[in-house]
Amino acid sequence: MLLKDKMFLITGASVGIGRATALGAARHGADIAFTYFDSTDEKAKDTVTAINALGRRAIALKQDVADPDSAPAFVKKAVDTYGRIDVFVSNAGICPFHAFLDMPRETLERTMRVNLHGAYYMVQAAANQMVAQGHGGAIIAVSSISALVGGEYQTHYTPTKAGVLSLMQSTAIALGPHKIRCNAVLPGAILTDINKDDLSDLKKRAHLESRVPLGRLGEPDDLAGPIVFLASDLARYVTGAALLVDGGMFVNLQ
Ligand code: NAD
Ligand code: RM4
Repeated sequence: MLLKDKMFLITGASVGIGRATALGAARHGADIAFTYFDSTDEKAKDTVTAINALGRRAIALKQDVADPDSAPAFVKKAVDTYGRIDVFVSNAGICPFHAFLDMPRETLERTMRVNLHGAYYMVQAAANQMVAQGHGGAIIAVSSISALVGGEYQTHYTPTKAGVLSLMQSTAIALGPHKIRCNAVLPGAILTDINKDDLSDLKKRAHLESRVPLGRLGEPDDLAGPIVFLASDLARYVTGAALLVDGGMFVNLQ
């Protein structure tokens, strides 16, 4: 029970890495508040039911993280329900794969607004609440291996992931005096809805798999442990860190 009775907020947890992380935190004793947007309400309801089945409370808000007003609204709803917040995870993200030379302006700007601006406003709202509470906290952002390496069809996406990593480094400094730790996780290639179409190209999938020393692509649940660890007091002296969770893909040159 690494997160016993902690109030744990996460964006984008109806499916994928966010859902697995919310369930992992609930298994460790946390109550959960989460947002979602582009997936069905049924999936969000199912996540709430799964958290309740673990004996923990859960609330789900359908809201667009790209809307700056959604951040204070999410934090207020969580505080109204649970009285305080202890952990915030910025996870919501999109990656509409597209070539560089004809990238539609709207695709570029939407990806920036969801992945980077959304993370910024959410982290800011969560941090303001933690500072007002006065007893510190933990913030984790889901960046990516793509913060460190490029992707032909990800020229709009990889800069947002580098930005989120950089955000955790700067907020670690800004919030250290308030005992709020800020860290990033950098998943490799994890099998979720975000890359279902991309990985239906079996040649590409086999190429990515062949780069992973542990021999398989990741599952959403592979992220739950590292995020719970960073959220917990086991990581009490860890801030400004970047944790690759990629089966070794990044270091595999030859
Ligand atoms: P996913 O598509 O399975 O889940 C995305 C979640 O974000 C969903 O719950 C969705 O409702 C929510 N969401 C999407 N747009 C939103 C918006 N505008 N406002 C609020 N919520 C929104 O994807 P995933 O793979 O679980 O991705 C989660 C995070 O992990 C993303 O930030 C992604 O960049 C990152 N990531 C994923 C991989 C991977 O290989 N799957 C690798 C590295 C990083
Ligand atoms: C990740 C990484 C994966 C890709 C997802 C969408 O950051 O680049 O390979 O499938 O994003």
